[in-house]
Amino acid sequence: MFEDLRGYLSYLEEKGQLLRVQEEVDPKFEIAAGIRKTSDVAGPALLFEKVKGFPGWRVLGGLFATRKLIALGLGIPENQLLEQYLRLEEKRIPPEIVKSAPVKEICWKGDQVDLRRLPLVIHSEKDCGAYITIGVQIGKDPDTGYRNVSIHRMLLLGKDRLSLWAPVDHHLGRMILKAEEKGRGLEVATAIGVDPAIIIGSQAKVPWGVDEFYVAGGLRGAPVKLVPCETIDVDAPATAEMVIEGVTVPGERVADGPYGEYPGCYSEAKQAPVMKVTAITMRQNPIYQTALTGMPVTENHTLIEYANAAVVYREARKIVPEVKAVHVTPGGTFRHHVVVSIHKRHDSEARNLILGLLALGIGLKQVTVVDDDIDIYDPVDVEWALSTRMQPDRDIIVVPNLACSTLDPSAPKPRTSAGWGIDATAPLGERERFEKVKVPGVEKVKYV
Ligand SMILES: Cc1cc2nc3c(=O)[nH]c(=O)nc-3n(C[C@H](O)[C@H](O)[C@H](O)COP(=O)(O)O)c2cc1C
Ligand SMILES: [Mn+2]
Repeated sequence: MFEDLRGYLSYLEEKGQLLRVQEEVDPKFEIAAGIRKTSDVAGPALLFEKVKGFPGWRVLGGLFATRKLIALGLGIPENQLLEQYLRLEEKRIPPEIVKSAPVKEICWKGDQVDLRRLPLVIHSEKDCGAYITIGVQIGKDPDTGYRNVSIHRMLLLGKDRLSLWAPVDHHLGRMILKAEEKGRGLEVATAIGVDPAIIIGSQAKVPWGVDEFYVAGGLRGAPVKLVPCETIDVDAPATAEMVIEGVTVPGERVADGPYGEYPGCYSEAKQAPVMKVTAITMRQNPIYQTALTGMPVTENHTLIEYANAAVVYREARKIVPEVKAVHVTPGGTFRHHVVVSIHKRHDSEARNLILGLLALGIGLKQVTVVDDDIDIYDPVDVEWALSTRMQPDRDIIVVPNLACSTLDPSAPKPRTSAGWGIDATAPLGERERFEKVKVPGVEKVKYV
């Protein structure tokens, strides 16, 4: 596996999956425009080598713009991603603490801290400012000390202040609130420019109390190396390009937004916690990494696809043992809509499945269940099942008012959604009436 981001970038370059952009780009919109385009044409990751106003800095974007890049990052063939991810996510290798680290080559403390010297990017047209969008946050539960690793955007507020958008349905958000209840801030390290397994592992939907660095270790097949921070009692990846150390300010909130979000719409200004930065450590000639979100598909979507598919698959199998496949769909933002194919042996199994998956609260709004003769990756086949095996008055379930981790702009209240499920499976005992028409011998035809 890759020692660090730089090792991974060399590998991508060999594979023709990294493009060095020599043209000068403005951090306002121009970097994001490049990432948008490469995401839309399923192109390579981009390393911008000339950034207006930031001589000497390089900015990396679109590192996970496509599923192909996710597959390369994990060293898994693209057509086996879900099955291999399911296996690796459970491996859990503990991290290792080291004493010295490349990320300590440069250290800004106290008055030297100045976030405005970093090439932070403004992404979408109506964004309210420059955001750090792919910083990996490390925090510790104030009660147990258990570590959590996740990604939360941060708005640049000034020299040493950032917002930290971590709502309560995410573990870091809960930790911030727990610390506030004790009248304290939460110490948080934000690592930027880490190896792909750490970024992908940070998205694993593992329960509260599970350290995602263990998951990242499993994904990379070797321990993640961590080094103690300078000003806070947190350990951060030793080979990161940079680590921003800070403490949240208890009770303080700041308007964060509008910001072009993963549903493909702007989120309105929210009240987000504030972080005071206490130190920034870096490698020599650091690479700053940014990520785009917005209309699917971007790296924000590809990065959550397998984590979501894995949790849905595991839950679905508890309810219906014979689940054939699950597909969180791109149009559903890899989050709002899942199609599941099952081999049912009781006529109501699909209904239990719908309720069980909607109850997860991970952002699912729509669950479509089909039989195992339907190719769930083919939207035409799925729509055919809806057209021929489903009666809306009988086969649709609507559940109002669920707690749901969503930024869906149609939601009636924040983090709340109705859910609906469609049972598009044919009734048992009447299979012939629903059988697909077939012409014998198609596979023998060689002339077309
Ligand atoms: C590029 C990227 C940006 C993200 N930005 C945010 C964010 O700003 N706020 C947020 O709550 N989650 C964000 N997420 C999703 C969380 O990192 C993700 O749900 C994570 O698994 C939460 O960890 P937890 O289960 O430990 O709470 C982002 C994910 C990615 C890939
Ligand atoms: Mn967690």
